[in-house]
Amino acid sequence: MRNVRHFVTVTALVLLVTYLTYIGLTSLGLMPVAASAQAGPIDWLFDLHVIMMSFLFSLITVIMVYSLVVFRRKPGETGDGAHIEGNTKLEIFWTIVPLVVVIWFGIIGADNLRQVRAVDPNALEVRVIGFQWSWRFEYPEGFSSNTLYLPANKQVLLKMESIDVLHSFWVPEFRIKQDLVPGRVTELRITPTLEGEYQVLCAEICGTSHAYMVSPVVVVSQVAYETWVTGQLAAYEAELLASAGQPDATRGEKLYTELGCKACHSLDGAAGVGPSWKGLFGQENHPLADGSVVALVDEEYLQESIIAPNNKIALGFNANAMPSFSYLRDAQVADLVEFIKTLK
Ligand code: HEC
Ligand SMILES: [Cu+2]
Repeated sequence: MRNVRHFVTVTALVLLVTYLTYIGLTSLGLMPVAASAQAGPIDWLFDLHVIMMSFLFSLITVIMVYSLVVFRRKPGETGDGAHIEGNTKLEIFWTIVPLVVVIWFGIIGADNLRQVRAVDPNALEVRVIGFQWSWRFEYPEGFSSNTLYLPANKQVLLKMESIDVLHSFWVPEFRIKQDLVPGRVTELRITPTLEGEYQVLCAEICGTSHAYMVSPVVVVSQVAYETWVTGQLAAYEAELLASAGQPDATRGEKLYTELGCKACHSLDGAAGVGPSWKGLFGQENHPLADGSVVALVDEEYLQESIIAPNNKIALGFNANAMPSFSYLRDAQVADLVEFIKTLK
């Protein structure tokens, strides 16, 4: 009879502490607002885990503290405790139950993944380029942007590439996360549901400025999105027209920031990850790592250094330290070269 009473009390305490732990954890507000369709299943599964964790925490601590208090040695009790030889039924019980629970979690986890990766054949496709240390988004219309604009309630398929090291695309409000791996295209599908401004963070430590690898993400209505695309397209076409003529240093300076050259090349002579561009153009006997020299740093040498950086390595630097920018249009390379020429 006394055993039954202990059992009932402990069960009641375990349930109570489970409830209080769960309420305590969820009221901390650790999760940002859920802003994508994929957040639904993920938050549901996360919640289930928190309930399970609260229960296991409570199961262990309640029984431990209860035993410490209730079965404490009474004054005058000097003998050894009862010798208990184990309990086969209990062993079977606490092997089977966790096994079933873990398998069950595996099954709902797989089903969750299926929901999160559901494919919409009409998804908007955006190419994502991650580099040290920023993001660039290329739209199917041909223009690119440093802000990720997305229409609400339409699935977007992000096709992601890194031009240097591992990065990881993560917007906490969308919940899902995906690595960018050099030499590979990785995919992520997101259906934003809540209009607003968010940030994409890099969730894979990728060098000194990793913490600043942050770009804005803006979710707007379908109409506002189309207006934005029209505006971007007009600016892009105007730029294409303009660059069909003369290379332009101002556009080159803009590319210096947008393409991420800034992360490695200073303009004031300070050494960085790569050589400074100050006084580079027109330099005579420019030393290379293999001991040879470039007789004259001209436009051709600069072009080659941008498109095929490993052909000639500047003295004091290593091969493969600069990603190749061979995907740039000729006019963009010409603009960059024109900008470097101004840095006397
Ligand atoms: C991740 C760092 C990094 C980024 C980003 C980067 N570079 Fe470099 N760059 C280097 C390093 C390191 C070198 C020296 C090694 C070599 O020559 O390949 C270099 C060399 C150069 C050189 C030759 C310099 C010399 O003194 O001979 C040019 C020109 C150049 N980069 C242009 C660019 C342009 C344009 C961009 C942006 C479109 C860019 N780089 C982006 C690291 C970088
Ligand atoms: Cu990164």
